[in-house]
Amino acid sequence: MTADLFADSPSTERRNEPLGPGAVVLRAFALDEGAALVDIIHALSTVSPFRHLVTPGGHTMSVAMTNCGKVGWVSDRRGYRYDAIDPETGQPWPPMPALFMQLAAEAAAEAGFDRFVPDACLVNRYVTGSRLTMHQDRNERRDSEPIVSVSLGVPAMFQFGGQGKGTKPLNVPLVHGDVVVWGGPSRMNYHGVLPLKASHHPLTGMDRLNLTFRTAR
Ligand code: MD6
Ligand code: FE
Repeated sequence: MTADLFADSPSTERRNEPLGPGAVVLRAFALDEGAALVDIIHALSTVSPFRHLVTPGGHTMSVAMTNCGKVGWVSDRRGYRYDAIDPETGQPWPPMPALFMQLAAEAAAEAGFDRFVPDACLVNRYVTGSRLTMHQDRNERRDSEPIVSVSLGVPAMFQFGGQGKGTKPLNVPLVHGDVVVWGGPSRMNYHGVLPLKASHHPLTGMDRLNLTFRTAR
């Protein structure tokens, strides 16, 4: 057998991969909690269902979204904003589960951001072909706080750009259990997700689920 120095390391191995100042991929950081997180997302979605939001420009997003926490991220013809009420149900979003809070705080600390207390968790569901065009996360009041993003289910290609729209993005493959933390000088960097390729994961079927934790207010 020949040792391959360039073989990808197994996706079950914890490892920190810097993406830039203040931005890091924590490989396999959420692997142990993965199954529990998927179960909780399913339960949350029975309270505040996944829905396809419309952008201010009138496009229906290919990614389905819901939220938990004190406030949730929503979009409609009037713009993007955080709201304490789910416009679909007229009720508050489901509270942030303790496991979510704990995982997000631990991941932020691992990336050098202490005492991260998210008040919003956006839950994204991708099916084959779903994509997220390059954007900045700029609806949060304080840019001193990082964003913590947890990938579950089928793999995706995350794109990490720079402060301006022009910078050629890094392509970062993300698999089940990977966590990206985003803050400091990289907090306003453009990023997106390429169209999801058809594949299967034992916990999610053909879907990719993503949690992004934010301090919105
Ligand atoms: C996603 N993520 O991975 C979408 N934003 O489904 C994001 O938009 C994102 O992963 C800020 C920081 C990390 C992210
Ligand atoms: Fe984002």
